[in-house]
Amino acid sequence: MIRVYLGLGANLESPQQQLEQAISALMAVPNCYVAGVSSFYASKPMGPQDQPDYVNAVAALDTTLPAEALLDVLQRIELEQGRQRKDERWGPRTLDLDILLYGDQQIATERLTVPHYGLQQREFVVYPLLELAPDLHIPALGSLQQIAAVLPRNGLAILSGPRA
Ligand code: ROI
Repeated sequence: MIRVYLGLGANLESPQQQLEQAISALMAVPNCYVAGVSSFYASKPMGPQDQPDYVNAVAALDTTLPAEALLDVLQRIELEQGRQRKDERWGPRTLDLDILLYGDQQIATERLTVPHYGLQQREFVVYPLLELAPDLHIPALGSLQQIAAVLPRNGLAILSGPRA
């Protein structure tokens, strides 16, 4: 089993519901066990500001799926929830599911960069992750607590507490 952390984000069509639905979909994936979900957070858009605020969360997943097979699953869930594949880079989206960490592995293929590119600049990833795994060490980056210590919250606000 590998412990994986996923970033969830949405800013269109009832974003909070999109995240709830994505978590239900993940719970139904064979060989994947949702071990925890952070609070849901409201965050300011990174990138173009003329789009709605985001709802973001992080999920802990235990899986036997190889990283690229997991990516296939995540992309299927995104498409099932109305993600347009042509979605502009940095533009609004109904659902974004990112592999943030895959165990302690560093992965660099055409399809996948793990740890997720830009993780340490994204308050909407770092703070929810800190909630689930305060003692986490990020490959090539160092301790999550040290990353958080120099990362402004940029208005990041808890929408609802950790799920039961
Ligand atoms: N901004 C925020 N706050 N949250 C996201 O999940 C998010 N996702 C994106 C871009 C467009 C970079 N901005 C974001 O893909």
